[in-house]
Amino acid sequence: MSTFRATIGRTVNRKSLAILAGLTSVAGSAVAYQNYNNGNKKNNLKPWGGLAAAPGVHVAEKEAKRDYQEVYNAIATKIRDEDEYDNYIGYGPVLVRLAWHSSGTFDRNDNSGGSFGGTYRFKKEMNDPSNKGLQNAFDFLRPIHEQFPWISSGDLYTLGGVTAVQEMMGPKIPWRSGRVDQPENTVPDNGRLPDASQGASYVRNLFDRLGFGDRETVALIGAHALGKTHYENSGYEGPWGPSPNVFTNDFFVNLLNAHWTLNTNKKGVKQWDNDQGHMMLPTDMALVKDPKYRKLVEEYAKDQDVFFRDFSKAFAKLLENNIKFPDQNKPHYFKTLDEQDL
Ligand code: FMI
Repeated sequence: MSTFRATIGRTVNRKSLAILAGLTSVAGSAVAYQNYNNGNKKNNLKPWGGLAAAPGVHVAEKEAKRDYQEVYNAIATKIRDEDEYDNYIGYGPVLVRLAWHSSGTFDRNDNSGGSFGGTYRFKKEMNDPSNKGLQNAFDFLRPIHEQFPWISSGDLYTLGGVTAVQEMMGPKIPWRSGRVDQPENTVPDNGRLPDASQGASYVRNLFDRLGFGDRETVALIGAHALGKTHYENSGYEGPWGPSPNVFTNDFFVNLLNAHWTLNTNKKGVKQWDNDQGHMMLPTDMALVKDPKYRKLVEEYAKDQDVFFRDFSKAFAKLLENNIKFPDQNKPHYFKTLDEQDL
């Protein structure tokens, strides 16, 4: 665990802030909302200032006059304060995974799923076997939601991921507000998130459903530099690299340079291991077996700046899939706690 402690040492050297967890109810954000996908063309116009959208595309609410940096700071401070989670990895990685899983249900064939409705909060989605372990991120965010009851669930889950990436020294992620909580009957069916035991063509198809090409896919999976797999969640076990709470291009460097052996772990699940206690999923290994993916892995291993730039774009797109934002909802580029000297 000493590596984990050593790496978080880079991110926790800041003054502590108290989180005020006083306010009562978690926001249901029951804001009147109309899905365009109702077969009535007239509804493709107005009352959102004439914003038109393709069928099923969600139109975000106009940005409320709220201090989103304050929400960012509350999440960031809680990440810093509760640093003992998961053997001192902290909550950063699991928050990134929640942002991804709550967005990664999107299907561009029918514009269903995605981050807009904040539907992860419903049992049916929470209990999707692919979402095992994310309850920890949800519980982490609960007091934040009590403190800022006006923020929608979709905005909170995505902002949690953005905060986590930036606080773990990753790139700035442009983030826009305006997602609106949707009712339970919009929860997508379970089973839309990828299966980690598969190969390259499966990964390509799955990420194509989300609207991503090879470059974006490889950049996004580079987030596996963060956190670890857990027997109790996925059946896999171990971290991908040496600094699971610092955002780096280590995933690509390690994937190319370490010596990997295919093992069957204690849970009977096949994973690739190296002699440093790191692991790779079959889908991770597919990125060096497939020649097109491999070129990108090599590029990102060589140049962390290029990886940061591409990851930022692709992650912002993932969190905004299928949402049309009014012009006045400008992207926020949040300051980290360090940048604010907090
Ligand atoms: Fe990954 N992931 N991931 N992941 N993920 C994790 C943990 C994890 C898959 C599988 C998988 C992306 C893509 C994909 C991210 C970020 C991202 C685990 C271990 C598995 C099995 C879960 C556990 O606790 O056991 C794939 C193969 C299937 C869903 C896949 O395509 C993407 C795109 C991202 C972010 C952009 C992070 C940060 C973690 C660590 C979580 C933690 O708790 O440490």
